[in-house]
This record gives sequence, structure tokens and C-alpha cells, in this order.
Amino acid sequence: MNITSAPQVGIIMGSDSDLPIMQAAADLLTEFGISFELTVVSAHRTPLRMVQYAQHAKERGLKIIIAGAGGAAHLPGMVASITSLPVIGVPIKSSNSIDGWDSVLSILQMPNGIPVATVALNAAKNAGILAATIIGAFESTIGEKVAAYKVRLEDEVLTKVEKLKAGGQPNRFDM
Ligand code: RP5
Repeated sequence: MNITSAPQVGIIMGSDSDLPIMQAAADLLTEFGISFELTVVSAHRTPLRMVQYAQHAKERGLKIIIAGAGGAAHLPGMVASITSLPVIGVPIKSSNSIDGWDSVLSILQMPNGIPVATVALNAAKNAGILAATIIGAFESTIGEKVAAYKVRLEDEVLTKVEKLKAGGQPNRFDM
């Protein structure tokens, strides 16, 4: 694992107040040994920084951008409108959110032609898994880690099935 090499994934967020949520994406990429960078890029407060980040992302060697924002969450969509890299959007329920719906809809409801792969509210971990899955389609070592991760998830659920059975819950389905 070499997470100090040139970053493959760029994690950006509208504010440092988003970091407690977005850290889960960084943790997942670290676990998978995928190099990343993480910084604040605000669509509304640093619009030129956002444009420059998106314009230069590909030539800087990034493969995927994970962008998180809350409230009027324009960062993922605007970045996707500039770069040809895939953009994964993380809607964040932040201090200026109305239940998070504003963030979800701002990121999800993109116009035809400019998609953002939108994960669930606050689901930065899933953004990390999706990034790993995309990279894993082209890099076999990462692809194997994604496959092993899914096997672990299955094992965890089957352990719960056994636990319920051992606790006396009726179940005649034995797969
Ligand atoms: C959004 O406004 C950010 O993504 C954050 O979720 C929210 C609040 O930002 P701060 O006021 O904490 O900087 O642009």
C-alpha cells in the first residue's frame, strides 16, 4: 500500500465542517490502499478555485473525484460540468440543510448530459467503495480487494442469520 504516491482520487468538500462525514471516504480509500488527496473547494465561496481544480484534475493524474457538500450543494455538479472524470457526489446534512433534502436534490437532479453518481445522504463510505469499484474494474489488485470486501459483508450477514437461529427465531429458509 502506498497512499503517499500521486493521488488517484480527489476528495473535495464545500467546507471543513463537512470533514466529519467525508472522512469515511478517506478511511475507506486508505483501507483499500488507494492514494487520494483531500481538501476544501467551495463552489460559492471559492468559485475560481473550483474551476481550476476541475480543469486540472485529469492532467494532475486524478482518476475520480469525490465531492461532498451540504445545503445548496452545487460543488459536485459544477465540477462534473467542467471535468471529464467521473464525479461521485456525497450529499451532506449540514448546518444549513433542511433535513438534507436540499443537498440530496441539488446533487442528484442533474440535467441530461452531466451525471453525478450520487450516494445516499452522508454516505461518504459508499462514495469510497464506489471509487474503489471503478478503479478495481481496471486494476486487478484493487478489484480483488473489492471482491474480498463483499465476501466479508456476506459473512457478516450470515453470522447474524446463525445468531438469530441460535436464539430460537423460527426460520425454514436454509440458504
Ligand atoms: C456548504 O455549506 C458546505 O458544503 C457545508 O456543508 C455547508 C456549511 O458550511 P460552513 O458554514 O460550515 O462553512 O457549502
